[in-house]
Amino acid sequence: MKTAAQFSVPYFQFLDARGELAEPPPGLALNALIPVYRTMAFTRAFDARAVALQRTGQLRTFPSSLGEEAATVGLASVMRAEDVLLPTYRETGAFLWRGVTPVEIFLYWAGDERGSCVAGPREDFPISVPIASHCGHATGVAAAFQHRKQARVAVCVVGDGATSKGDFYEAVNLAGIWRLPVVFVVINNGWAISVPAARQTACATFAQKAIAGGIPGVQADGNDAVAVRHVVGQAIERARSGDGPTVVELLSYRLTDHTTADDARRYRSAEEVSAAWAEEPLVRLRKLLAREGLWAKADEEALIADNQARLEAAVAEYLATPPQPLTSIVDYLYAELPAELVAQRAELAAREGGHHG
Ligand SMILES: Cc1ncc(C[n+]2csc(CCOP(=O)(O)OP(=O)(O)O)c2C)c(N)n1
Ligand SMILES: [Mg+2]
Repeated sequence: MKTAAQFSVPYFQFLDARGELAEPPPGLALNALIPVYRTMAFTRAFDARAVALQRTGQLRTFPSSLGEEAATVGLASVMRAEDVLLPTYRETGAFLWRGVTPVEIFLYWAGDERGSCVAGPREDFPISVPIASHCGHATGVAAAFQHRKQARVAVCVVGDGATSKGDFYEAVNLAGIWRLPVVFVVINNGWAISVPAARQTACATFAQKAIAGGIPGVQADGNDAVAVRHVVGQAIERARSGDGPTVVELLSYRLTDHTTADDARRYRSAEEVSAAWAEEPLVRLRKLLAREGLWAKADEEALIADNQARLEAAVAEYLATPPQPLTSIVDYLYAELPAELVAQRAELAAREGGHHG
């Protein structure tokens, strides 16, 4: 017997849970981690404020990214402005890094269409709530970049659960055949609502789902901002230089409920969650920066105060934003409205008039 083919999935961790940087990646610029830390901390503060708004009836729903800040901010921090992000709903840290404003994010979770029409990264895709449906869009975006000979990369983020969808496999397969400039980032946060990652796949890793597409799969500690930036950065630059796609799996943990409509205590133990807290990403990065003399107590205090002020200003602006007209429900679906929606739109407009009149 001969071996027809052999594969392996590399794993990267540089910064461990205690904040020790064993062997840094070549060329690591520690200074570059300061803005990453700042955005991670703001993301966490934003998250707590968004949940509080929802709990007091001032936001419709919210999917927390508590514990996933190194993954979301880290992946965005190694993209170029002209690259395109195709996100799910849990990448608040990436949105903030890319220049989506807190007010726009609040509006989105209030069900306001203006939350999908952001002023900053205009070509980034809106949040995909349908699981994995944006994987095919990512290959389309990447094919457009390739066709136009643009040195741009599509970055498609999915969860562990999303990798069970046909959309994901189809996109990975096509990306491999066409050597598309796309990176699929799988944030494995341990759970897909109440389904644990161990029941999502029989594979040892989600990264190895790349192999059937003929492309590399790599895994990293997604709570280590240094590793996230290293593996996603390498995959993006590989794609940019014409060497094709990669699947990157980032190991993290969803430290709270799936969304504000969930109660995670019903399907997982308190022990599991408290063990995961010991691995969370923010403290270990702060420890590293403090040890390197790049972050002092006064910096932390100033950051907390800045974050609170920025958030309260955003909340005030969000709450003062007048709602859109009822017709916005149908206005952004089609370039030209089908006849039945024309009728419904007229009804909505009449109701709106009645409401105000
Ligand atoms: C096509 C589709 N099927 C089902 C759902 C319902 N749903 C919402 S989130 C979710 C789990 C997703 O898990 P994962 O991909 O791991 O992402 P996470 O929420 O953990 O970030 C499901 C099944 C959906 N939104 N879209
Ligand atoms: Mg998940």
